[in-house]
Amino acid sequence: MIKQKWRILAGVVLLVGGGFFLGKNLTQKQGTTDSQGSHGMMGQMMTDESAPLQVSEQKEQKLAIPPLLEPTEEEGNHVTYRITAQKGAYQIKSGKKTQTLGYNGDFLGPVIRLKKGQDVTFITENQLPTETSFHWHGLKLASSADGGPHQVIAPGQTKTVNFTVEQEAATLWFHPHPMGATAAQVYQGLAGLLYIEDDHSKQLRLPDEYGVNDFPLIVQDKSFDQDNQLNYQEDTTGDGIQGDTLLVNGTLNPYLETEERWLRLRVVNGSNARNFDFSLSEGQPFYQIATDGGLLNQGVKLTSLRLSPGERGEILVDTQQFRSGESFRLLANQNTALTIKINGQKATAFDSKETLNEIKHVAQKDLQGLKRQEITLKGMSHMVSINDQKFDPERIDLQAKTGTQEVWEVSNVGGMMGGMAHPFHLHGVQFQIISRNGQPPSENEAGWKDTVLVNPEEQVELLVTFDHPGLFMYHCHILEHEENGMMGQVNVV
Ligand SMILES: [Cu+2]
Repeated sequence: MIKQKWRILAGVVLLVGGGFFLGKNLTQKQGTTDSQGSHGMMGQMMTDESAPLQVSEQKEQKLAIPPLLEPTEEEGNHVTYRITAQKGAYQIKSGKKTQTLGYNGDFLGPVIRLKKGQDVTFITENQLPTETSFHWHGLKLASSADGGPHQVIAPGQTKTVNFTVEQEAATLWFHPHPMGATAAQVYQGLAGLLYIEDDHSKQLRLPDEYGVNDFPLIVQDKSFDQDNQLNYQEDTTGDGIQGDTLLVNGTLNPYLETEERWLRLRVVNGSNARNFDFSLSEGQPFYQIATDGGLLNQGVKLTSLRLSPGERGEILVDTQQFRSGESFRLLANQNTALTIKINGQKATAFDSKETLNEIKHVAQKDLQGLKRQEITLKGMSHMVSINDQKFDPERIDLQAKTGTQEVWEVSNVGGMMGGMAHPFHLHGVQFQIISRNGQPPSENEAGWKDTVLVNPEEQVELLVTFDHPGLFMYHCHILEHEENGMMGQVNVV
């Protein structure tokens, strides 16, 4: 109901004309990005156009922790995992179970933990009645293993991919990528996590006990009908589906209980189309320690963190100010995402000054002589385009050379319908943000990235290294924009 009302409201605002600024006053305030000063005012105005989230009346439930996937085979440095996309039914709300999709289970997927240097085989199987693919979001690998729209698997079929883990410790994820069905399949539950570990990250004194002081948090918004079912086709819009109900790891109104002083939360925006501003209920600061592709050089103190669809951020939260029996909340757009209950406290240490990584700062002189590519993001709804074109799987848009670096100038030019922020994702690489509108990125974006939110009227420069050959996708990670053609392909030879 709320959603319908919002749609009518949004329609009226559009009809009135020039409604994008007006609309801000009619929708819920979505938090601030004060800590990310480089996100311009325009961006904030535009990206506040979200459908409201409702407060769950359902009794709180223990946060589901995804299972760690066991390898089916392990020999020396080689591991094999089997991952199956399947239909399921999952108890999300009280009453009827929700018909869902999942990997190796009813809903969402397991966490696959890989080590740097490992030789990995994934046997992927499609037990769905429709085509799907397995895309490893953030993994650096050859395009033949990347699982993009050219690598769909027919129902009942399997596909085996092989690669060596070359990259450093990070929180990555995996999801389907078949043309025309990505958004619906992700919405119904196809999303899992891929952790990379390495010797360096293990030596750091960061919380790393899975499910004890180190938690994955897949944050998503979904809408349910009176029978507790998801109705993707009815609820989606040209600018993507925005559900009215927050879920974390598939749990509605979740809580976790802890005895730990420091909690490491690996936050994944797994929604189709909604930006989330994360904060803590007492306004207390937290430290961001990692971006999409690995640890930052040092923890960055924040009170709010914006993640757009596809982005990840690892944060450390200090519980020291709370006594046993007290609780506080992780908020997403000012709504409760997770209640954290304190149950005693261990005196673990985190030194916010500790050097976590050694990512080289990009200086202008490093860019001399590098090839530049202009990428223009434009439009909204069905009018979206990249470089004024819609995706054509038969057309190669850009060429790059293996082993070279390029500067990608990604501009969001809005277009005649006005503008909205687009999360730009490039497959098979981790890049660095050189600048936003000519200014260096904020400290918490000065790490490895594979997805970057580009606000209206903003130009973001990216330093990209192409290590692997093949045809790679780049696209808007508002999944419905991707489906509407906001995608291109670069051929790395
Ligand atoms: Cu977009």
